[in-house]
Amino acid sequence: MKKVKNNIILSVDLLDILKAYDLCESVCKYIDTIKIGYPLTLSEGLKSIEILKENFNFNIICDYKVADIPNTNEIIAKLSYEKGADYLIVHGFVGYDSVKACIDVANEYNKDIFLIPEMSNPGSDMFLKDASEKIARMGLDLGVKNYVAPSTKIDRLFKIRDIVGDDSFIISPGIGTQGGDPKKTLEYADALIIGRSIYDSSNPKLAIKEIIKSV
Ligand code: O7M
Repeated sequence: MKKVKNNIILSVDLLDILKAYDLCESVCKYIDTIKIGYPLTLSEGLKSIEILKENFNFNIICDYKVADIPNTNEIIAKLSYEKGADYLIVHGFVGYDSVKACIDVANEYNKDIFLIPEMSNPGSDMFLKDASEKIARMGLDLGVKNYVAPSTKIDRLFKIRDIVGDDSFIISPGIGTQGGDPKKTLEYADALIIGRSIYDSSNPKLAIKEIIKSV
């Protein structure tokens, strides 16, 4: 990924496409990239990708945290890119062949993936923390340029940046509601993933403007 407007990716974790549409409409002046995950897709279907892409011309990151055998990953990746995803979020802990299956499909569609080495929730320290540096190195070996790393664990974000280097693009969730600080996070990450601090606010437009001001 090259650049994200105002370094903010809106995480549209809503269940209702009309509410998602209204949210996007209220903040579309300030962002050019959104993340759609299981909440909206399972509730409203893959058509949500098409609707939000066509109406707002956003870059769409599909957050399906793909983590299956290569054949199933391939099917999920094809469906996502077919429906308009520009990027697909892929888990690294399943190993190189499963990640490569997604990269191969991305190349077919001239799209790309993001790889997750480590997560923002406290419990991810149980298993992923020990594996994350290896996962990031595997990503580099596979030619992955885009990564997801936690804003709630700045030391881990720093470590992952150190491994993947300045040429890689890191997006970072955990801002606000989960405790991550936007300004500190942007010292090591290229963009912030933000959900509830914006969409749960009584005034999402003001909330996003304040975050932009704070960084
Ligand atoms: O700002 P929030 O906490 O409301 O939302 C954060 C979003 O980022 C939400 O969609 C999570 O599923 C996602 N996320 C994390 O919170 N932590 C992670 O480690 C990884 C993700 C993520 O987006 O992975 C791609």
